[in-house]
Amino acid sequence: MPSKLVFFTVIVATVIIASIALVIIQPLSPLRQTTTVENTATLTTETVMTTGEATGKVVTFTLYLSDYGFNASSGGPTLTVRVGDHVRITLVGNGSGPIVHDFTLDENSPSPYNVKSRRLSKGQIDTVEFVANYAGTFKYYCSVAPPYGQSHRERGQEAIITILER
Ligand SMILES: [Cu+2]
Repeated sequence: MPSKLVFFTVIVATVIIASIALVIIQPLSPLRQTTTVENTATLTTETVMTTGEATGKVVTFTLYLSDYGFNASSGGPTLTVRVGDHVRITLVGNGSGPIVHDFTLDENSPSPYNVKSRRLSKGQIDTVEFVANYAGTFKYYCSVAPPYGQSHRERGQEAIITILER
């Protein structure tokens, strides 16, 4: 009989210990989730640090100002940067004969920017630099327009610059 009592006591004790263990472990799960959240926060901090490094990053492009496109006979490449980037665009005149071209990103794009290069004939080089302070998708274009006929933009000398949010 005493051995049965001991056995019963052991069973009851095991159940009690298991219950206590469950009560203790159960709150541990949210604790582990909290740890995960902390990890996420750490990752976010790293992202912010990366952002901090990227802000002020110089992003360079080279565009050939051709008749009547950028690096092309029409249109041009889509330039993609991020808010805060320093954008540096080297422009190389590549027009035929006396035809000059420029790079313009201004209120007529339309855009909040006011960036304009010199008008370049073949072989001339200019560089425009600006900080991409405003996010959005805008058109850059050539502002040259002869007194008669279509403007260069109307001939297709425009393309897209996308400034992505951080
Ligand atoms: Cu042009």
